[in-house]
Amino acid sequence: MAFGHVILNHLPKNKLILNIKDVGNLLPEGHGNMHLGYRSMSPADYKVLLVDDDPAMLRLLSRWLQKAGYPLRTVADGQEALEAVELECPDFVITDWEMPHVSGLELCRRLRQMILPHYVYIIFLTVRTGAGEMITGLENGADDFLTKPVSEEELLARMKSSARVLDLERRLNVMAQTDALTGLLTQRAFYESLEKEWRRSQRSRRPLSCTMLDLDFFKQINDVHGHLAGDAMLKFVAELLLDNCRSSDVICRYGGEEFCIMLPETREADAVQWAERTRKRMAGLRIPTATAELHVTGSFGVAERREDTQSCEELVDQADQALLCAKRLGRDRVIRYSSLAEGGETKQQVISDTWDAVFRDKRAGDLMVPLYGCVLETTPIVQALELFVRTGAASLPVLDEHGSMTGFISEKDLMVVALAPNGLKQPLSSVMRTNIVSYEEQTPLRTIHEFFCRVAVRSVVITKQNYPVGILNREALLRWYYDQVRNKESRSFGLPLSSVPEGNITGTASALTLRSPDNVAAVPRDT
Ligand code: GH3
Ligand code: MG
Repeated sequence: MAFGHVILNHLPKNKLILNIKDVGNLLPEGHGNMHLGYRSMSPADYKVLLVDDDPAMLRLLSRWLQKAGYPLRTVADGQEALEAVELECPDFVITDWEMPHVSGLELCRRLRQMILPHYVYIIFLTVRTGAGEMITGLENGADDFLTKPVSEEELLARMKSSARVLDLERRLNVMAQTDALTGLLTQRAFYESLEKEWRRSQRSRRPLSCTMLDLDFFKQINDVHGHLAGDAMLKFVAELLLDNCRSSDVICRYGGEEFCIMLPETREADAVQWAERTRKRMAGLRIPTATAELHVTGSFGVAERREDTQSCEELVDQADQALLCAKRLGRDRVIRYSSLAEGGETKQQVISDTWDAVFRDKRAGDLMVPLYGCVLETTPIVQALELFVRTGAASLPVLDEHGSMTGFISEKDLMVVALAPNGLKQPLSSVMRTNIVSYEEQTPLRTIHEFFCRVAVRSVVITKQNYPVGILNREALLRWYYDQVRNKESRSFGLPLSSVPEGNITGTASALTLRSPDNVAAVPRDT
């Protein structure tokens, strides 16, 4: 179990009902009050490396330290000590000052230059008692000095007091890696685990998936019920995630109301199943407060490491892209990255001030290509085929009996099904795609530009009061950008007109001119 995982064995699997006042008890030990519940350390918790070229001295000190219960390694000079530290980082280095090859002072200096997983407390054994030597030692990174001949009591007493410093550093480390509210890992600590798992998965060619979760309309919970209720909700969600995970999974609070979960040894399809289970359980979560019973839903994005995924950051980014689509598709759902139209890396660019001005008044409706019509999900495929042939449409939205869009059907979908046995007799609902992102026609064009920059989806449906009226795709946006460059503003984009080839572009701005949505005829119900 990773740092900060809180045990949740006492909660029922299907539905969580706890009183809000109990939530404070769910904080991990050591939070809020650093001394609260923190296990006191014993010598067995501190690894010691003893460095001395005098075998008699090594034997004597080893006997004392082992008797006191310290796990111990001994080496005869500074060079061996450096190698031992590389192998396993100790908590204490107790070193002689004068040694062959690498002296105690040099060892100390080099240790302070190394990037080590935690602080190493360095104690010098020396016959040099002058202030000058002490200053040199301190300046090179020493923490304490013991004058030879060493007394057993003094050595153990000094180590006991130094352990307090190490103890404090350990606590601070745990706190830095743990989110104070939920007890989950912080984003930084999460990436440390993910990096390791990523390398392991690359070496062994074993699967690795990542899931990004964002709570839906969480701001409303804060706005309506207050921040304390919001905090309580976050803790419950964290508990639920922990309860739903295997011990090898790693969960972090990625930020605000967003969580990221690493699922080692898990294919995308299995990660989707896990996310679906968690989503359903989350929707059943009820948190009673004095004024209301709170509930929340979550949107999930899932991605699996592929051969061409460049880094663990890219894997998280892909899960994030899928999450963004889950939000756009209406929230409370799981979307897999591989279901987005195409793979490949997308890198969001900051829009320059110049583009900002160009985008200012543009709306989605200004650039959409109006739809030829719509079909009902109960329409037999053969009739849809006829409609495609008559109108020349490339794709059509599918509506339910109330006129709400439930999916989309394209030429490609029809081609796949057309030659299957009884394919043409099936209703459209059996072959339509449902992952359709839509935006209202008044949405700023810049919002859609940013969406396309973020995700691999190629087109979105434009709606007017929830009724589909057009399609906006990357191609239309690119043509529009091209026209901006070609037209009067070209100089302000820093692109000489001569560099823009004439006649190579098949479409023009006129082809994109908005036709009134009122001209769009929905296919009658009995077609
Ligand atoms: P969406 O479905 O699009 O994700 O909507 P949303 O309301 O969840 O998202 P939005 O980004 O608008 O709001 C997120 C809110 O989460 C705003 C912020 O105040 C709240 N939040 C972030 N961190 C904490 C926290 O630690 N405690 C509480 N109570 N609220 C938090
Ligand atoms: Mg949210």
